[in-house]
Amino acid sequence: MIIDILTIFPEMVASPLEESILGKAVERGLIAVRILNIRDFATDRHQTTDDRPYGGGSGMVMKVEPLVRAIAHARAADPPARVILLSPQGRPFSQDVAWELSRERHLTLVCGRYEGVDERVRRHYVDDEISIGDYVLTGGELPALVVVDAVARLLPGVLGCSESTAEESFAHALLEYPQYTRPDIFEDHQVPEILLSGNHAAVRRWRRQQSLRRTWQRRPDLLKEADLSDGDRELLAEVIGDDGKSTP
Ligand code: 4FV
Repeated sequence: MIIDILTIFPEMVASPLEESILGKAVERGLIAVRILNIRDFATDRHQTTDDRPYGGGSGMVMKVEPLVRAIAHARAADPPARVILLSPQGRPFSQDVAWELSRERHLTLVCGRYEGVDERVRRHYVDDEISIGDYVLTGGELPALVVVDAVARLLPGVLGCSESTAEESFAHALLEYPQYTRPDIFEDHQVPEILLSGNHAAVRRWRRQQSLRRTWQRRPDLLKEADLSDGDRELLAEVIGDDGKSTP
């Protein structure tokens, strides 16, 4: 997969892509990341990429020309790019959206700054708009890195075989079960016996029950989306100590 990141702060996105799993994925050619400095596509000698908003008001707006030239440059590379603007007005990013984007072969991520980008960029030059959450950041760079991280780890070969995306949170729309590792006792905090039992079936059951309980307690909204089996309902009823009537 090719991933372009269009930004006026290239160094801000470079280092996370040199470390750890993402860094190895780049080294191994599983993802090819191009960081494009939008300033390089400004034509004036000051390489201006922002200006005052029409209609007045505080702050600055990113100019249309440098952005459109940078997007055109990104689109010039095959395979055809899906150009995504990161902004609070975008559709909510989620694990499902990460899976959706992981099926693309070329993503171009446009990072806004200041008050945002000229509306004509959003309306005429990008294919999609994504928000990582209902809060306002100083720039689109961190959202772009969030998207790159969540998508890249879904690509074949990026996660080592020991790590799987099969059992993790949101894989089945449930929160993940509690994880423990050595030592089995720390400051009187004991690892649940069941996990030391070696009884794999019992461990699987316990983990599923913990996922159900945790989701019910912390994210009942997710439980409504989850396709629960009758077995799940019994497990959940056991936890919330009722006859399963109140489980969704
Ligand atoms: C954002 C978000 C976000 C808004 C103004 C950048 C900032 C500044 N992007 N999800 N939340 N962007 O806050 O994606 O231009």
